[in-house]
Amino acid sequence: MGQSLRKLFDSFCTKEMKVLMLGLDAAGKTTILYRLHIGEVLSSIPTIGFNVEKVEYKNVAFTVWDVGGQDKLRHLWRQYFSNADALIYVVDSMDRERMGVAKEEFQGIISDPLMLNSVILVLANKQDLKGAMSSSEVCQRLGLYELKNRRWHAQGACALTGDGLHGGLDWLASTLRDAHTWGASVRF
Ligand SMILES: Nc1nc2c(ncn2[C@@H]2O[C@H](COP(=O)(O)OP(=O)(O)OP(=O)(O)O)[C@@H](O)[C@H]2O)c(=O)[nH]1
Ligand SMILES: [Mg+2]
Repeated sequence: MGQSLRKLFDSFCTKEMKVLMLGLDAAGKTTILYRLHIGEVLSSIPTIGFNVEKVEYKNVAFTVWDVGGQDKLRHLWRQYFSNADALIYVVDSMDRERMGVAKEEFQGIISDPLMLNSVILVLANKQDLKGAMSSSEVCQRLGLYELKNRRWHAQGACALTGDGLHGGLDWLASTLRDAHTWGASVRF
């Protein structure tokens, strides 16, 4: 296929998807965003407000919104919900003490009427730390195994090395591409 035809073909294949990345403060959201966007770890300070970047992966253009997770900022999350195709929920897998809060916030997000059609990727981040919870423990503690009629996937990850991030995006890209191709809203 010639260059220009290939470009045209690619532009037809490229889907624009809104991805909302949420999670408690210090879970690693901003580190993940810049690891995906520029392939590097930038030293991050706690996010007040949001960061937004385009990440192109396997013919899917993700617009990733990373919203600050501090307690006092969480009431603002809802402002970002509308038209979100996917939620990436980031968990600090070492932070056992706050798993109750992480679950409460997670369940609040996914049961919001504006988020009922979003697919869910949980990143059990900080797997490099000794003693971190496994991704299945994180799933269990968030109540994912009891979820009905939702399409979700969980992935262990380390934002510092990038481990697991592409596995997570692979799932997201193929899930969203399927939903788009078939013109269906995703309800499972
Ligand atoms: N060991 C380890 N540290 C990580 C990992 N990911 C992020 N961190 C560190 O965790 C701290 C918080 O990371 P951020 O990306 O700023 O967290 P955040 O979720 O954006 O936090 P808020 O903006 O406050 O919501 C930083 O010191 C990161 O370097 C990881 O996979 N492993
Ligand atoms: Mg941040």
